[in-house]
Parts: sequence; C-alpha cells; structure tokens
Amino acid sequence: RSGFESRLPCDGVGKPWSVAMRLDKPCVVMYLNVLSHEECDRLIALSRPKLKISTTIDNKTGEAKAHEHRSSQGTFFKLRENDFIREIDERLADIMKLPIENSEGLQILNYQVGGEYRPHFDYFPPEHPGSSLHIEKGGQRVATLILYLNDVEAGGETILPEVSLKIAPLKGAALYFSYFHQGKVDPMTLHGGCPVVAGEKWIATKWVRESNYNKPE
Ligand code: PD2
Ligand code: ZN
Repeated sequence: RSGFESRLPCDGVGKPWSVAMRLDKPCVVMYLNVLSHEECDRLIALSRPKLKISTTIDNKTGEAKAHEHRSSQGTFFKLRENDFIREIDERLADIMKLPIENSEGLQILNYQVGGEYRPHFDYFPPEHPGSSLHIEKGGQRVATLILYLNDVEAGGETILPEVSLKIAPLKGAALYFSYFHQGKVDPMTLHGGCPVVAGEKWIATKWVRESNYNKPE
C-alpha cells in the first residue's frame, strides 16, 4: 500500500555517515558518525534541564503511564523545534529515506546505572485495543532510528533477542530498524535496552509513521 518495502535506508556514500552493519530480516542497519560529538553534547545539554520520568503506553487504554519496564528519564523536541533540531530532523529523514512530515519529534532518553528498557515493539500492536488511539494520527509506526549520544562505560547495549543481536552504544552512531512491510508489522523487531552497568546512557530516538504526523490541527 505505502511502498515502504522498496525504500531502503540511505547507505551514506558521499555523506559523513557510513554503514557498519546490515541485516535483511528483520531490516536492521547500524550507522557510524550520524551525529558529531559536538551535536551529541549539545543535544544532551539542551535535554538535561527538561528531563521527566519516562512513561509507556497502557495496552488497554492507550494512556501513558510510568512503568517499571522502562527505568529512564526523557524529554521530547518538537519536529524542527529550532534550527539545530531541524538540521538533525532533516538528516535523519535523509538517512531513513522517509518523508520528514511522517516523523515524530525527537525523543531523548537518559538511563542511570541499572536503568533499562525491557524488550518491546515500537509499533502499536494491532491486537491491543489501546493502539487505535495512536494509529489515528499518522498511522502505524514503520521505522525507528536510535542515536547514541554518549559512550557507555559498561552495559546499555540495545538487543534484538529474536535474532540474538546486541549493539553496544557508540557516541554519534545510530541503529535503524523497520518493521512495517506490506501492511504487516514484523515481530522479529522485538528489542530492548540492557541495564546500564557503569556510567550513564543517553540516546535520541526518531520514530516514523506511515503517513503525515504533522498536519496542522
Ligand atoms: O535505549 C535503548 O537501547 C532502546 C532500546 C529499545 C531504546 C528504545 N527501545 C526506544 O527508544 O524505543
Ligand atoms: Zn524501542
């Protein structure tokens, strides 16, 4: 329907970033050098004063709730909130080869020692009654890009347990995966964030929808 299956993400040839790893099923790509170290530091500095305890979505009601499965603090930037964020939003749309209008604002997460994000899907599971509320605007989520904003001393890897993949956070690198193909979500993209063992972990997440998520009300 939407043709997302033909839109492979950008390989970075002629760009500052490069592909370090690619998996076809599920579609997973690891990029290096997506953000400069200065951009990572600036994102962290802008986010630190705005952090709030993170929430997850209740399966039944669709409401956002604080949850033991997600021990982190976070904040959001609106799409193109300022020139700095706009440049990043545009770069990520370029890498993901998806329309910028389909993307949600950047989400920033900070995990302290012991902080983790238990395995979950980023898409809204069609069988959950709470999902319809979220799909109403912009449709299903189709792809995710997780940007690593710092080097974690120990732990904090992102895992895809269905394919036994474990990615160590690396400052400026990014992990892409897509999970909506031919109108179906891909449960092989189950993924989580392992507990931080030493130091802290900062990420920025970009989620992209099937259609325009930024239409004026
Ligand atoms: O922090 C992570 O590694 C992580 C793991 C799973 C982040 C997300 N999901 C997310 O932001 O959706
Ligand atoms: Zn996730």
